[in-house]
Amino acid sequence: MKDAVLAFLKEAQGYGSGEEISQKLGVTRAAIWKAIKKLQAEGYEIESSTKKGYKLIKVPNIITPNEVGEHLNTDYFGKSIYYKAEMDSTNNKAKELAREGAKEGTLVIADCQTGGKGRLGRSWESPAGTGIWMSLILRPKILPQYASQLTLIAGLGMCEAIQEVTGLEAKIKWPNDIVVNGRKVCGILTEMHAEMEGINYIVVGIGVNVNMQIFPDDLPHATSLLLEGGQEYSRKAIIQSFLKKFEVDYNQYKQIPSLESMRARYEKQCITLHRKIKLLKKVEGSVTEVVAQAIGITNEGALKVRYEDQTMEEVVSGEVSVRGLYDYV
Ligand code: BT5
Repeated sequence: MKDAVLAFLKEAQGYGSGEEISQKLGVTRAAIWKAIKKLQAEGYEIESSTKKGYKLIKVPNIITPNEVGEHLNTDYFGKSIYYKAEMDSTNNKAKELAREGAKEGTLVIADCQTGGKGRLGRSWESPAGTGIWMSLILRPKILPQYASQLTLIAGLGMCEAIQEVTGLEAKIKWPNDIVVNGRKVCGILTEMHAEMEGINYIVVGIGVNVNMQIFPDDLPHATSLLLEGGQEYSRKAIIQSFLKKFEVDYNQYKQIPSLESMRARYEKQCITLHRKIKLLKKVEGSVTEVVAQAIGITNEGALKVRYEDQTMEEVVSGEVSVRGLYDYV
């Protein structure tokens, strides 16, 4: 009912009387009044006048299935959306839905996460109303060791989507961060479930700091698109642009599971390359730090580095963390 009333108001582009709407939708005027109240509670600004009826004044910056699904021009990414205002973690929910047989391309979105997760048991700050916290279910027929390549492909899509929607110079910090002006605006956590025969499902979880105004003191490297761009951005526009770009690349990847066809684009966006970096490796519980020059990305998604003694190595994500020599990037 609520969705039907909203669709009516969006189409009307002016006032729609209670009479008109109730005739069109075949329900009572009281039911319409209830739907209007629910929409207003979600943040839709709807003017009501006893004479003229209802008019949609402003659509809020929300990421409900209704808003994200509207004008979404993908084939299957995000065509089925599971949304809840609050979840512990969209990755956990997506894994649960995947186990129950959810289709490839199913998207899980939360407005707020109470237990948002980073890699290696770290936590992810996910307040309400300002960010994008979402997870996409994929079922590619690839070997489990290739799953981390999807983090890179998703990162490329999100980097390009942020650039397209905001005009900001977003860059990829290999393997799973997107940064703006050297600080982190997005992180990606890819999880999978595999059996002997291969991958059962992969969940690509993405967090984007869109409109946050402040961050806790213990996150000095975090920033938001609003803080960097000085204005509020549409969360749904970023999701829609990302889904479209990621779907195109993912379809290509399913045919030939290699990054070759997107490597040039990835390298163009990757801020880690062509600079001196510190590789933090965990060896037997303690972290060792090695300085290296980042040279390129392989078709498998590894980072090619040259150490100071001129030896080369292809570093695989998951085994190391990367930092700049003096800063986060
Ligand atoms: C990541 O981990 O960057 C992956 C983050 C993935 C979050 C998404 S949100 C939707 C989906 N559902 C989930 O539960 N997770 C995914 P990592 O590279 O380990 O970075 C984590 C570190 O980033 C933390 O230890 C903090 O230092 C920092 N951090 C935490 N919250 C942040 C935020 N909102 N913005 C920037 N940095 C943050």
